[in-house]
Amino acid sequence: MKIARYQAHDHADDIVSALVNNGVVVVETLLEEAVVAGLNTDLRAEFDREGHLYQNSFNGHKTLRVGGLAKYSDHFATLLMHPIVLAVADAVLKPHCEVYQVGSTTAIEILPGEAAQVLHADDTCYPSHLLPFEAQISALWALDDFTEENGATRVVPKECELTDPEQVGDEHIVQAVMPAGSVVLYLGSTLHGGGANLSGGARKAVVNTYCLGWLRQEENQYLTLTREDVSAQPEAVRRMLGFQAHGPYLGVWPEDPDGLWFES
Ligand SMILES: O=C(O)CCC(=O)C(=O)O
Repeated sequence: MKIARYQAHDHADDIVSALVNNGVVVVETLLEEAVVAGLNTDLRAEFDREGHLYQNSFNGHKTLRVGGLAKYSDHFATLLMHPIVLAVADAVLKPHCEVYQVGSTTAIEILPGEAAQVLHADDTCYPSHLLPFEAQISALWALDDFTEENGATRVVPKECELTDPEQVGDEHIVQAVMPAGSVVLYLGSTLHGGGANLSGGARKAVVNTYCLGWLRQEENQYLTLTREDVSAQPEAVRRMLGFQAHGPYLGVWPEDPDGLWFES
């Protein structure tokens, strides 16, 4: 079993087909080295300051996490709005909503000695069994080379036809081994989890999820970001962060029914 792999120059339709058919796809080396280096620099202080606050049995006790990424790095928007990710979101989510939006924005540093994370589907934050279509996608960007030893994300491709993590054996799991700057894209229903870090170094990533615009966001952007944080973003980024209405009636703000809440 393998994860289909593509390059930046490949056609977005092929990437979308691979994702829809098998629940996961890797696109290699999409980010310039300067963007990866910039994110690693910008996020370092936050990993060290607040990374431990997210530690628990699900996230791991040797893993650092940072949320609300829009406020920590100017490079974040490059990942959030990457055309290949948006092409995938257009294909998977847009048929089921007026606009899609970010679900969560998280940086993850898996430290040496961390065990493999429990396999899970990200869309379990919704009653997704009620929906006959995908409610979200995830784009997990490698900020270090991802190897089998340092905890490359473990994924259960759809060809296994397994939805219950209890039924998954090692033979069903593939790891998203990829160079820094690459992205692994997976559906909200795809079983996956962080890998065990058996190496001597850290494995860092940024994972952004995108959900249907009529769903509540997993990470509460309205409380995570200040008005100033939001105002500092370009309009397209503000909207993707959820500062927009969904159609004419959902999420409206009386003074600004078009959702340009922080324009002035
Ligand atoms: O770090 C990873 O590779 C995956 C993390 C993940 O799936 C999660 O925390 O939901």
